[in-house]
Amino acid sequence: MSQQSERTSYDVHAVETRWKRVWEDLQPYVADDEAVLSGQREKRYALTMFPYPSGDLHMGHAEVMALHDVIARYWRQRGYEVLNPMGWDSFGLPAENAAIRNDEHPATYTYGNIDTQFESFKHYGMSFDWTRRFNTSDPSYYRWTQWLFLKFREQGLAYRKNSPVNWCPRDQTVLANEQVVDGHCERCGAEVTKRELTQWYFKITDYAQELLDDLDVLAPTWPERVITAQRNWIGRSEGAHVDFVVEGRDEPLTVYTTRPDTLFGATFMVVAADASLADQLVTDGHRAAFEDYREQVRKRTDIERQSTDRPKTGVDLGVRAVNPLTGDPIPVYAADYVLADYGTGAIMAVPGQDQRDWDFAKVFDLPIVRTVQPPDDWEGEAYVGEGPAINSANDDIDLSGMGVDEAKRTTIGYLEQQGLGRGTVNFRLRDWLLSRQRYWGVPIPVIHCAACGEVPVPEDQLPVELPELRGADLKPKGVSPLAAAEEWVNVDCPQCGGQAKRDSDTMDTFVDSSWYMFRYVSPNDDTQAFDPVLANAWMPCDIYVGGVEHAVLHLLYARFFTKVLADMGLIDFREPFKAQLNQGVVINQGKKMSKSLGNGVSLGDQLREFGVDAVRLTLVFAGPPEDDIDWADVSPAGSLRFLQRAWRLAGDVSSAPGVDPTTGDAALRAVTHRTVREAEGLIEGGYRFNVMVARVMELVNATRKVIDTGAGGDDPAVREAAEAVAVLLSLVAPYTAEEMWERLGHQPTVANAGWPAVDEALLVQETVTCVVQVRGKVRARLEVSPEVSDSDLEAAALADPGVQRAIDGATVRKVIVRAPKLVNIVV
Ligand code: ANZ
Ligand code: ZN
Repeated sequence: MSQQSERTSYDVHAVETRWKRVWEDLQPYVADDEAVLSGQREKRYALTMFPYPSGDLHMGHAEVMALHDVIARYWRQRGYEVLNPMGWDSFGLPAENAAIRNDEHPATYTYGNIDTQFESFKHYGMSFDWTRRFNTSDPSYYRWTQWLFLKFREQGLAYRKNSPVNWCPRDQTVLANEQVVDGHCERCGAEVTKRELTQWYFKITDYAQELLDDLDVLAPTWPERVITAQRNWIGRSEGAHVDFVVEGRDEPLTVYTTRPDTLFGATFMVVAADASLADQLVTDGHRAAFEDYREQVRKRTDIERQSTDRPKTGVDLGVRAVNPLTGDPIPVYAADYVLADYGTGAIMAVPGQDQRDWDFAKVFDLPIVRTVQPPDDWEGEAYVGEGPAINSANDDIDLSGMGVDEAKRTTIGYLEQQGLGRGTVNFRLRDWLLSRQRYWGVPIPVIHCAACGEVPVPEDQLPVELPELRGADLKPKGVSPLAAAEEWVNVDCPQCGGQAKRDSDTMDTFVDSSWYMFRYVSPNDDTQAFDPVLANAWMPCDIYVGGVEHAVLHLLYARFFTKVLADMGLIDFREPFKAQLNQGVVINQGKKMSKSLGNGVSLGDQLREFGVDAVRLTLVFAGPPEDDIDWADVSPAGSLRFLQRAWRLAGDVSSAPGVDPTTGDAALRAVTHRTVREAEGLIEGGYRFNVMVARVMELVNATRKVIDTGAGGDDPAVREAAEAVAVLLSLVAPYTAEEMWERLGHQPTVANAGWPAVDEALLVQETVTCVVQVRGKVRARLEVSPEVSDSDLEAAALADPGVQRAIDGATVRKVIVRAPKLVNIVV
């Protein structure tokens, strides 16, 4: 035995210090563009969501990073050229609010945390290519965010409009629909209100259908809940636009309905109280009441407005419309349960088939006409189900007896032919509101000139840099702090040279993160946003690892950007992320970690106590990646004990590197080769890293047994097994794996050792012969696995044709199974 092997454990922290330095020297994770462009190696792009720099890394980061690195390191071992980049999503409210709290500049706070996190990532042993790192708050990055904004604007995909928007009273900024969760600000939790404002939008609705269709392509490799969330968010529905004549008005009142078949039952109409349409329709005698009502409505959130358990409210606008099928005059109301920014902001109300309309009709004493026959035992109010059409005929059209679908088609056909409406598709998806009234973001590169209007900042003047505003008050005031930065805001108009003002809003940080995966392919290019040749070579990303909380926001926006870039001819693919993996949450004692519960687990403390590898191994081994991990149920101490066990194997190997393994212990060799093959399947088929770790543990035990009771450390099969353990462990525990690799007499680094070659011949399981007797006579001999179960063996015996012939239809009284050697059938 070598001297080294007499040590029974390694010093975790000394090992970390040492290998960190070696990796710094060797730079084993730098992705080689040439290798991919030349076709020398196949590429894999492993992306994980980049962090906000608010504080140091925590247990949540530790989990997602450990999982992500398994994939990146696996691909590297398999011989792919791997792009595994990391940077920082460094603009945005968390940093700005924290900076205000701590009374310092957001840049100081942000870049300080980035330095801390950078060191932590390196300590955590992530296989990132640090030569590609960038921050979205660097002018060299956001210059291109601005450039992309201008390109979108040129195509009509970025525009300004005035409309009621979601307003967070605490953060004093507008929010995208996606950032409002159950009526509250996603960031700070304050109740969101509505405000009328002129804001910038991205026209994501132009891509609604494609964003929906391509989900079918992604479905096999994306988590189901993300696909479902996106489908619901896009919310496609099919229906019709129907034009209603309004007495005393030239313009028709057009509604969107998903139930054109119920048109005969439309006994009144409702317009969103806050839509300008309502303001146009209201007659003088009703104006005062209407304006009063509208004031109240403006204070309500969309959630409140649509909640079904609130009593219905509204005001009569004093005008009448005409039901195009019955010819009856019907009243027009303004109410809050109809939303201004969905469909046309107006509905035809069919109380017989729609419960909201039913409730409204009851409050205002309006007629209810059923147009679908409910079942005989129906005791409810509005009936939304299937049934034959009733009360639905006039001289030109008769829907009587038709089912819902046929009645819909027939009505749409009739409306189209009469010029009274048309079939249409509607989406719940709204355009993306991107401007924010806050400081720490990308300035919108537009200048407003009294004479020329909206003027884009010329490309050669990008970036429009954020003024430093040292010492300025960044507290939210409802207008961007930039508006007050006189020297910055006042500029000459690039078109006419006259006095003009810069747009003082900044972009939603989701703009920054919608294209960052492109920037990694050429992060230092100062001539373009990204190199299209490299983008086409490296992308789409082969895996995207991150939290499911981004199911609709970030992932939908990134998909939208990709489609626009494809339409601009810059790239030849239309989806950015081929596959996706969502990790679970790290909790403690059954609950989310929180300061108030005092159940927080500090990543720093865990790393100090058990070391990086033990923490990583614990997180990977805890269960399937998607499951939550309760830190109270896992054992980092146990993980460390296992790692030391694995490490001791390497010290006990006494054969020389390169020794021919074929003369070694055959049983151990079989276990080694089976483990490697199984690991491939477990990683590629469903990310079952925890099971892979369990198999490595078994391999370590099998190897230990041969060392202690078999031929000892000199057996070449022991070396083969220990080397396999080192490579497999390198995916999870890079420090321990490096130590093992070195002790096994190899040069660093194990990261590039290469995946162990599997000898197919060793995978063939040995078999034993099982004798099957019927009435005491041997009727068949079966080749079976030595581990076959009694029930499997019985089934195989009874299914054998020779056995069946011997039984010949007689009743089987008893089957005696002595696996794996004997089955005795008594008839
Ligand atoms: C008449 C009708 C009869 C309706 C019926 C439903 C059932 P989805 O599926 O979500 O697209 N609607 C249209 N615009 C609206 C708005 N701005 N605010 C609130 N509700 C609105 O829903 C479409 C249905 O929601 C439309 O079909 C309309 O009511 C209502 F038996 O028209 B329906
Ligand atoms: Zn001008």
